[in-house]
Amino acid sequence: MHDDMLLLGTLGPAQHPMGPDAGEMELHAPTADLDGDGILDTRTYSTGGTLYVASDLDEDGFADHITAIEGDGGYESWHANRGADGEVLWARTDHGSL
Ligand SMILES: [Ca+2]
Repeated sequence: MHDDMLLLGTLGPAQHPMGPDAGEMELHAPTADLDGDGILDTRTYSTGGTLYVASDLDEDGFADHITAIEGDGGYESWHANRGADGEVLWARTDHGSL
């Protein structure tokens, strides 16, 4: 899907896009309001058997938090942090099996 490619950038579906150097990921047309402030901030994507839940909680158009859920129930959660020179570095905040 086109929307999947907006999130996943140039990586193919066989490559897991998350990692410290994954870079900024645009989040278009969110469909859910996770923090209850009345502003849509989250949507889901799926590709290659993985479901991604991506949230843009500071409303700058880029995902701040992504959880990837694999077909076997394994999951990883990642949070975007901005470094001193402005680059985005992702930190894994949780992982395990559902
Ligand atoms: Ca954001």
